[in-house]
Amino acid sequence: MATKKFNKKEFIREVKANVKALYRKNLEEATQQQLFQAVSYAVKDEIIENWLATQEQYEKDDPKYVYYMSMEFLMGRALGNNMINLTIYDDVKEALEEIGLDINVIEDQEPDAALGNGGLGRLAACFLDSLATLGYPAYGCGIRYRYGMFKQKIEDGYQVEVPDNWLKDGNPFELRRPEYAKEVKFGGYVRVEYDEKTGRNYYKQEGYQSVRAVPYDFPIVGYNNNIVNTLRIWDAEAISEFQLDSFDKGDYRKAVEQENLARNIVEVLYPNDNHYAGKELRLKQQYFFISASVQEAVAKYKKNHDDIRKFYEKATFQLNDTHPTVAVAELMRILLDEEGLTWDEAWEVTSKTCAYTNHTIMAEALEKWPIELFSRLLPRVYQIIEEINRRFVAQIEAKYPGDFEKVRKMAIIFDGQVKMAHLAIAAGYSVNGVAQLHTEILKHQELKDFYEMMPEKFNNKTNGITQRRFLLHGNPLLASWITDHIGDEWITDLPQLSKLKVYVDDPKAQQEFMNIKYQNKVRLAKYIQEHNGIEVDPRSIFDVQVKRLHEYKRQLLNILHVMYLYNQIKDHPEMDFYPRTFIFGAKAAAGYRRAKLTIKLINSVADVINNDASIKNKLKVVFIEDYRVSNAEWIFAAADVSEQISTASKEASGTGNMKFMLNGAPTLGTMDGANVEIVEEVGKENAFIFGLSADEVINYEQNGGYHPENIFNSDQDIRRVLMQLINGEYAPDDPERFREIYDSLLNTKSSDRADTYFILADFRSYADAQKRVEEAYRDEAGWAKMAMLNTACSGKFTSDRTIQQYVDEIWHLKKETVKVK
Ligand code: 26V
Repeated sequence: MATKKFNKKEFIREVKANVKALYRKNLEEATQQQLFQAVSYAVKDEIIENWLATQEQYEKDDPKYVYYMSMEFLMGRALGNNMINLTIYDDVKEALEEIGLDINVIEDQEPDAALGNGGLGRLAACFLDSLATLGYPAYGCGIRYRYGMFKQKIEDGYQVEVPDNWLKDGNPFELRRPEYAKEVKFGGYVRVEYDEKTGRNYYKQEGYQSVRAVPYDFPIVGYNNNIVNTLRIWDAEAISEFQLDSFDKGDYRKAVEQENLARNIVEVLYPNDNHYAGKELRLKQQYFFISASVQEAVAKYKKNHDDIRKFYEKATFQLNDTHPTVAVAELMRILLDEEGLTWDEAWEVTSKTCAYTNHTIMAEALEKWPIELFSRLLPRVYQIIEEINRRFVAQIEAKYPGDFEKVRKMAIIFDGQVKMAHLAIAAGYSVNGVAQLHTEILKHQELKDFYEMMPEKFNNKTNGITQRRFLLHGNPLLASWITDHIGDEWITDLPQLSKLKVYVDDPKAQQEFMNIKYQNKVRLAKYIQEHNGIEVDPRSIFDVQVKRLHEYKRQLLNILHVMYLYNQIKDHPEMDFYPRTFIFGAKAAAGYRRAKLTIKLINSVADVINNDASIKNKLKVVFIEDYRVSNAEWIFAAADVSEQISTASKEASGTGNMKFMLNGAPTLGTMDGANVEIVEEVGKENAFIFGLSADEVINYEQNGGYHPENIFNSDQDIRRVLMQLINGEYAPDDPERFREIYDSLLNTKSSDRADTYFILADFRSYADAQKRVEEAYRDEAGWAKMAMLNTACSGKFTSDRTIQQYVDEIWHLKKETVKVK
């Protein structure tokens, strides 16, 4: 299956030619950014043939496609990944060296494509990588935001958001496809016309505004298999004068309005993760990319097929959370109004096409749109949802006669709101959670009524991650060490890592493994020195928590424990304490006050501790600015301890946990999300598990919470730490600064329940687990073995496995092969 041979001379010639053509410069005159562009265009050239060959092969085989519909694709950088998957990374590295260029510096010029918030968006990116690598026909469908996830600056310890103008230097890997542009309509009203001949009503949207959706294609390169799939993200343009309907021509006001609509729609990614705000623009974004994508999927099908009633044989839509759920109604609209199907025919197609993935049980993330807003913006789509609801409610009543509670809890439209999750479940043929525990909670708690009514729809697909980015690219030293020991098949068959188990007791292998970890720690220490100006000792334990900042993820528990350790060290300077570096990285949603205050707290604690010479560098605290995909790759490679400490039941899966494990960092965590399955794979003796179980948490919640004040009163170490939040210890200039955090833990007035996330309840057990970490780390051989076992047992967590399960159990796609010409 080998790809065509890399021609170094030719490649160098092309890089030089690109610099000339793009910038009229010689190599020596070009900036690093310009060199990055020139190299990227040369790499893109290597991709194009395969891209064409793949499309040609698909055209010939007429396969079924999955359309992965997602508001977010957190792709990170493309250049390095593309070189890896083309298997030309080392060749290019050599070629660039020959002309005096450093591949790392070149790669570092590329802005992250940060079209996503966190887990959900990064999962979509890993899935695209696995789909292409496994040879499945797929389109990613999304939005080409002008501004992605904000860049984070830390000023005076506070987060400051800076716009992410990621397209400012141009994007070498994208391809504009105006020939596939689509019109998307908003607002207006619906006119009904009765047609005597057919005896049917016809519905026409009139008086609307519209935008032109123009797709940009990104190549998704499969690993070493010639397959290149497509991520298609839509840009919005104003409908130009000559495309306006005749009666709109000369309507200046409308022209301006449509221009504004187009500009606003794709302007920026909502930087909110897990919190629904009901913003009109967000619904516009959703309908915008869904309407364009569904129109395109139908158009593509119709090119080669004439019976639209069999659409589902060639296409399936996977809805990444409820954000793209309007696809259900949009597909119905096209089938009814444009293709002329009857309701029953259209419903059969739609309900065999759409499948839904749930990514959170956090109530505040549930999308519920006010009817007023929804029907005003999408009048025809709303009518269709009303009819879907009417029929669904009738079904509920037929199954549970007289049980109005069931209707209240399950209706799609209720209490003046359109509930998108209910629509997705009622219409889809599959509903899946993202880890075993999460799916069980969905079935037996959050979506209990739906599960009881249609159990056959529910299934689990435990998340995964791509080892191509998070090991082969992010940790080249470990990758080649692994390949030296067990061959390179792990790159596309991760469970092969279990072959490493024979080495875990071998002192030489242990030493090599830990030496690689050490080198990665040196690399990260250098990054921290350059970006934070903090010196950290690579011999200390790197204890890392990187993820979005959220109360349920409990960065607060982590930093309170650091404060506790600091107190201990100060009280007992003679105490034997293994040096520790606590590393944080996290963005807070711009409007999430308590999360932002937690960042300030972390930085304030860091300031005090890092500047206290008396503790002799036993403790360091680092907050890495602007945590994102590109620096994540380095951070995972360098971690000794993986902090996965969410309140049990709250983290649907987590995927960072898998990236740490793959890179040999044991989990310090609760029995939540995929941690449960990590422990199942590696054994609980190779992880540090603590805290309440999901059942215990849910039990407390159903019985009105618990009493953190009892813990406060009885545990003086905890009390002391909490008092330090309000006595100015970490805020001498404003002792009240962290009052809100203190209150959130103890004061029922500040929220409906004190300590909603059970921080005090889990504190002791967390501190004990941390003690076990320290003891384990002192045993060098024991730790090496544990770290290696984590890598060796991480095979399950490849997104290749996840995608194969989606294919086998939900999508039913056939594998394609593409030969290079
Ligand atoms: C929700 C919302 C609500 C409206 C405003 C914008 C917005 C943006 C994103 C979300 C989705 C939140 C759900 C989410 O990200 N879930 C995460 O999904 C990961 C992949 O399945 C999983 O590993 C994490 O545990 C889960 O928190």
